[in-house]
Amino acid sequence: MPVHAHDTPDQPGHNPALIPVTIANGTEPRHPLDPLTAAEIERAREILVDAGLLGETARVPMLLPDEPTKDELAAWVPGTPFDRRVDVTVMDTATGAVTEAIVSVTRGEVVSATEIDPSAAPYGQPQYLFEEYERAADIVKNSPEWRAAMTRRGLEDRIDLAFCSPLAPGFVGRENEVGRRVIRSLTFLRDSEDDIPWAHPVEGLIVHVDLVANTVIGIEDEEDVPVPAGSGKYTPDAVGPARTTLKPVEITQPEGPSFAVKGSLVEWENWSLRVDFNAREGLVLHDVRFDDRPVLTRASVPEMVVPYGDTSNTRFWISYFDAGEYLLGKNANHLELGCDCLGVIKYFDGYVADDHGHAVKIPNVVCMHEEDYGILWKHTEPSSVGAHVRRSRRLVVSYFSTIGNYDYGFYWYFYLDGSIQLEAKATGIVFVGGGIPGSTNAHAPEIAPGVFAPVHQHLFSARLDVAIDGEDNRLVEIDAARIPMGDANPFGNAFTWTETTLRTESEAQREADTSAARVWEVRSASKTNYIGKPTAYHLIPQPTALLMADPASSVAARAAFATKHLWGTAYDHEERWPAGRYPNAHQGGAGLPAYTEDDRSIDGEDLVLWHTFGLTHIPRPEDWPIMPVDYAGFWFKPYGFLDVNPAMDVPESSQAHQIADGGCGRGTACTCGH
Ligand SMILES: [Cu+2]
Repeated sequence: MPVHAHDTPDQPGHNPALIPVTIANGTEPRHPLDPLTAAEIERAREILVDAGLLGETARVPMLLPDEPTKDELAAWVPGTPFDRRVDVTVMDTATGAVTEAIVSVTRGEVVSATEIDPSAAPYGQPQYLFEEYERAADIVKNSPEWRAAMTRRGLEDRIDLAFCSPLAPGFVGRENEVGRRVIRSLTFLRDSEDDIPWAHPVEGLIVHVDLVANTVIGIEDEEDVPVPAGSGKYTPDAVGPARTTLKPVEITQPEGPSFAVKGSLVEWENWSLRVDFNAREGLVLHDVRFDDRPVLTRASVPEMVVPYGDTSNTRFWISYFDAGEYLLGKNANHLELGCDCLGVIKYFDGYVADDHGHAVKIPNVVCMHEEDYGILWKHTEPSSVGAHVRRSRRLVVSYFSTIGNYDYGFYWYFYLDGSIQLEAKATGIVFVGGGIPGSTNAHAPEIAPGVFAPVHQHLFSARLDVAIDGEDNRLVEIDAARIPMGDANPFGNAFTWTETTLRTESEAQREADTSAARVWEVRSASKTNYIGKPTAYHLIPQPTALLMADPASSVAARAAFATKHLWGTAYDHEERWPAGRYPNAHQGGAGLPAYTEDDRSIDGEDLVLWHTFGLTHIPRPEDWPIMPVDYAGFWFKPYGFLDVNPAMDVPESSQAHQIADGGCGRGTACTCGH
């Protein structure tokens, strides 16, 4: 949902982190993969205006870098100029017409401009503008239909403070909606300007708005249950005095961090990578290497879907695509020192386009720091060798995005042992409806009196352009396998493993299997390690349900990526979006189902993995009023990529200032090992 919880009805739908940029920020891109600068975004806008493609009523739903192709990148000589291009979706708000333009800011020209028709099947509307949330709320609040419904419910004196939350409509096939730019509005009450609206849903009141005609095209007003009155406030004035029992934890790095940053290039221990940020995917990593050997060419989480499992008219259509409909990057947070990240922090600013295509800055949008992560390796030999312990350290590169009531963090971790982990964090306010206190709803547990939180999922799609020792890779499914008792397993204890090479895009559509400890191995097709086996990494999924919706449902077609844990495709520069470029009001089939239609070979090719992971929420009282962070993700670990444990040379920790209360004596410095 696109509206920030603190917004008043007069100013919904903005990201408070966005700061207008009036002058070029002076930073020149130094590498073709550097993020867009403010000057480049402004220049792209000028070029479009000069070309007559961005007139008075035109807006910019999405502006992204048009990244260099792999051929361009390979041909580029460092220190020489390169062509910087911007990919802009322009929408005429007066007509709903959409143009996709590629603009070269280096050459000062429009490279291509293609009109697309969102009113024709398979449809698909560009991302919502922030101004549309405000417009939708105004249309609803000024409509006689909505005012009559509020009056019928005896809520006429709550109209001024009511909060009309505009939400992407899904695709439900109604004749007056198909092919149009529609938003649905649910109503929430507030006791005051600073009240949290999400706690006070007006159940069963749904208004459908056409954002081009700027009219209400339908209203449903069908239930009459009390609006939950309990507070959803979470600020200290509402929660009461903070506890005083927690003593401070100070993270100090007296000699500074162990990483080095040159522009977008980050080097930390054996790792190197480039940090990038755009309006849709948020954080993007390029050219991830260990010991200067390629591991990932590009990694991001370009899509996610939040489908609701509720049959009510209020919510059956809810299936938010937070990246493709709302833009995770445009809604990203300004991170704060000591709150979001601890230690010695390197922040990266981000630049995105506002509704008019002007550059806006999100300060400190990406946070990078090191974390102690417990034990890296340890052994105690009951002899003179004694105990040896090394502490684990990880490099954390992260950002957070707020999409309406929910907040998502995306944390990439790089470990000393060559492992990569991605962790998505979901927090914020669960989406609730109203009901009769004490009643039972098969699709929504009651989590506070009269507050019913529908079951839902958060399913993410990570896109991993893998490159294990180069682009020629091979995908192999590894299962632990039981052996029937008999000649091959005389004692019954034996088990083995199976290796199944997935050679085509259809073979590479797979589900995880915890009963077989299933992992997916990405092998170099040409490089071997010192025992003669292909160098490889394992994609290790975490147990997670796939899309719970029926395969015949609308959301199953629209979020087809979420029906498999793994998709493997042959690399194509254009194939970036798991649910297509415009999942909003799209009838389905875009993205991965379309990408894999030709069933290309992926055997020894430039391989891209798309991994679905996520959370299935049956909400609980403890998720109220703010849900503690829930985690989902995966690991990508070396498997024969390295000859031995690459972290044997990590020195013993000497945290001389650590104070022990046990064996070393209270107040005495304690050293590790021996
Ligand atoms: Cu949830």
